[in-house]
Amino acid sequence: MPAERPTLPGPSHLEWPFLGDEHRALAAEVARFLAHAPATDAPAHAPAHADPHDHATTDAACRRWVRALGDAGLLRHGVPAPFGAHPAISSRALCVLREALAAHDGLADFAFAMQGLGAGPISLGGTPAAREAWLPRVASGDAIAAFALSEPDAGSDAGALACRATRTDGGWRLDGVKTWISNGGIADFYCVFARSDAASTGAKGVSAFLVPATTPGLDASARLATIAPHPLATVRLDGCVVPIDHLLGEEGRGFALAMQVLDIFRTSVAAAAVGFARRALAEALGHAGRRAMFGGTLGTQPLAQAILGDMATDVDTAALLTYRAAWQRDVTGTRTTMVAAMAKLGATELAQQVIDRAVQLHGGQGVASGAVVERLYREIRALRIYEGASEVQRLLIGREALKAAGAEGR
Ligand code: COS
Repeated sequence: MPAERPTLPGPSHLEWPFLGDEHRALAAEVARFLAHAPATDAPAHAPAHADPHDHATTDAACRRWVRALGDAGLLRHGVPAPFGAHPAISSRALCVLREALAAHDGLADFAFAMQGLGAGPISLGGTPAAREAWLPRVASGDAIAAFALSEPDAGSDAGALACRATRTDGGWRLDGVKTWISNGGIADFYCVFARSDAASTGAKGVSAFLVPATTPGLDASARLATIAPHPLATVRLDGCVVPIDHLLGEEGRGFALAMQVLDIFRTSVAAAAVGFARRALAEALGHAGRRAMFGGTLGTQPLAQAILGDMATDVDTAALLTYRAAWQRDVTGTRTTMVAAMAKLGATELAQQVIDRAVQLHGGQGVASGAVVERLYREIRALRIYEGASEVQRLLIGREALKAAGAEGR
């Protein structure tokens, strides 16, 4: 288990006006859950010589988190009612949960978040039958979900995807390769984005499909190893046939569906970054109070105080961007592309800097294998890349700002 977390000074961000009593109650619920959470032996927590190719250990740890989160009723917040906790997915609930889970354990956050993202196309575009078949199982932790958009030649340029969907007598036939698929290898179903209009290019002519992992022709055995291990794979689809009603949303509108799902979950990535950063700040404050230096402690050194001041400011800046975006989606119901992109860009970039400074303040101890800040340093990195790299978020913000000014952006 990670080391005990020192308490931060000052009023909690949970008192901010973006949040209400139900969010504070949820924060208390997740704190109680984490107090009795399973110990983690995931490779991210293990010394650096632990094998990141030990997929069996990572998979088992992830499955344990999904089970525990499902049993605790927390996964219900990732899907809409009647199967989830709310009529629509609450962005603020997602953020409160992800922030707390990430501060505790990156894999716990991953296990929670990927259930919602993976099932997102069903939540937003599934037929009643698809919703009924899968969402209760996602909410209970009985089924593991995966979102399959990226391809070897279509990452940031998601509209360049080449996976094909062809109508057959019995349904849709899918052929292609998806990669960097979170939960790949352990998922029970994949929401796959494929080109259903062979003559189309770019974002047009793309559709989304629900593909159970047991579908003949689906192979998720090519696993990927990363610096902060979690279940991840390249998924091959070779003549996978799914029934006609496994289409998610409207035919040809799959790209917009993917973007709508990402509009929700990008803000929650920002919340996870806030959780990692808040934990790094807490670790740094604790260390600064203990570490003897130049006749005092590290915390009595003005240079360290200035660094801690920057870190605290960055954590609050990241949190303000995050909870503003979540509040806007929940309360105003308006499209949140721009504020979600700002939250993801701002929070992940600031969190990276906060964690880097925490490592620096820890000196040699900060890079020691198994140190909390060393783990955070590895865990934060992918958040600046997945669900839209920082550069994609900048592009979206710039475009939306131009649009708001009545100028041409594209
Ligand atoms: N909500 C609803 N509809 C949306 C939307 C949103 N947030 N964003 C885009 N759309 C619609 C557009 O309205 C457009 O529809 P029409 O053709 O009917 O006008 C269509 O989707 C295409 O949008 P756009 O022109 O913006 O597509 P681009 O190819 O220019 O998109 C970016 C470029 C970079 C923004 C996009 O490819 C992207 O987000 N890439 C990152 C992908 C990503 O996050 N991958 C991670 C996968 S999970 S780890």
